Amino acid sequence: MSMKLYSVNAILCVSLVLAACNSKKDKTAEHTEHSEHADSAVVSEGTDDCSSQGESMGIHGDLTAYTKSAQGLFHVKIDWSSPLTSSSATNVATLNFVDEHAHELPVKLVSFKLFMPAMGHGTTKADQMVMTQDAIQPNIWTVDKVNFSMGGAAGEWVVDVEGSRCGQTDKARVIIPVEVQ
Ligand SMILES: [Cu+2]
Repeated sequence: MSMKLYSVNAILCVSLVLAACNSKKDKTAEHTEHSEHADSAVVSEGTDDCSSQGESMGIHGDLTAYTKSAQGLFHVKIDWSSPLTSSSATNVATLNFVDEHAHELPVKLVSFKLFMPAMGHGTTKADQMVMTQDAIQPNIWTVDKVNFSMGGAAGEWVVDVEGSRCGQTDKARVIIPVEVQ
């Protein structure tokens, strides 16, 4: 009985692997049909991007550290280098995009804007920032060379994060919960 179960599992595994191989083959074939590499890259990115939405099986994660975007397109969490210092473009932010189940969600980071609501100003040297998408985890972005034009107590600085996915764009205002020295 156990042998039989084992072989059924083995067959299932093999067919799953075959299915994965076949879909990969199809994709490769599609790509070679396009003469321009840029075209196929865009197509493949878009497909992966949108297909992962709706895969809500499995255990739902914890959203407490995340900020929901205005229209619910994504939830985002920002981890900061420590300590945060003003007047030097040396701060680093790591962004993590997830869906409403706290599952990884590939989102394109469109803009990352520091703002101080109480004083109504942004920051200087914003053009020096470098936004990089993780090559392996497309829901993770690093923003390097972040400059705060002035210090502030915990919660005084916020980031307006703009992200796009499947042709839709949404915004989230994320509070920086630590002091900027
Ligand atoms: Cu200020």
